[in-house]
Amino acid sequence: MIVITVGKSYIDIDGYASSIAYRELLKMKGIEAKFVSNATLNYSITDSLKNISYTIDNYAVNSNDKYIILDLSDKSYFPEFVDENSIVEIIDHHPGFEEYWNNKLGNNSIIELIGSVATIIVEKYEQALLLDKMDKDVAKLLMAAILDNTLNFTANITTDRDRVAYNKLEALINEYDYTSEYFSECQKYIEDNLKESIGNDIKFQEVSEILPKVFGQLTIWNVEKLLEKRDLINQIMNSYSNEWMLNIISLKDNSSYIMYSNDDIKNRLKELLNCDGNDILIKTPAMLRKEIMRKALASKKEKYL
Ligand SMILES: [Mn+2]
Repeated sequence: MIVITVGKSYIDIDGYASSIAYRELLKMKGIEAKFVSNATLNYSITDSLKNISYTIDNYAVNSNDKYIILDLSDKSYFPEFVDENSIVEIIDHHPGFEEYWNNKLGNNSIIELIGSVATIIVEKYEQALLLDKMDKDVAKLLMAAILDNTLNFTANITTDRDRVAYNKLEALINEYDYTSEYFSECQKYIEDNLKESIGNDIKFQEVSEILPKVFGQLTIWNVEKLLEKRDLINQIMNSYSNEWMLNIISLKDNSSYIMYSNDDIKNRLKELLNCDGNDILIKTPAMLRKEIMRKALASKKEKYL
């Protein structure tokens, strides 16, 4: 049996969607395949995507099985049941292990710097001339994967191949409003689990004297609803420290909405990012936390030059 699998601890929508879609493609080609994983599904796999008929298989692996690893090429995250010598293919978009797998698997190692593995799977359907046979639900899974991993095509890693693949899926299922549908459902989860969501993506780091040590980030679709929960957000952030900032990336308008604990931080951020706002700073286009950190480090150097 061919067993498709992903990282051992968490699966995101890219690994999940790609594994299901690749399994279905292999089946269409007459190759028996299973998708096996014991990992926890993260928030990017929304309830409506979990509830379609395609999901993880209940299958006990055995020593005759061959493995395909998706969205991962770092051995230290492979599930324990995978025997490295039984791996027949790897498809990934994280850098670092290209040479190792290329030496071992040749053309069956596809590690490319592209927005999502889902994009490569869409291309595989096309190469097999089976894209029109793709099920609607499978197409939706892959669309969600591309949207999530490219942050609605704003992430640096995004390529034209990701856009082309997404547009083909959109046309295939005639569904042109999926971006807002998918991200709104992700946002709903964040709103309902605000404390956990903030806690899952908070950094405690002394980067420079410009930035507070506690730096949170949330990626959402539309900031409006979240701003209604500002008191709760303040309360959650204050529970970490009295010096903090929170970068809320709103994908719909590609802007960062930055909350802060006091006016000193506000003034330093206004100067650093060249942005303004009354109760909340607004920066367009949006900046990722790592970009804000890089800017703070660079500005510190400038001052001492
Ligand atoms: Mn991925």
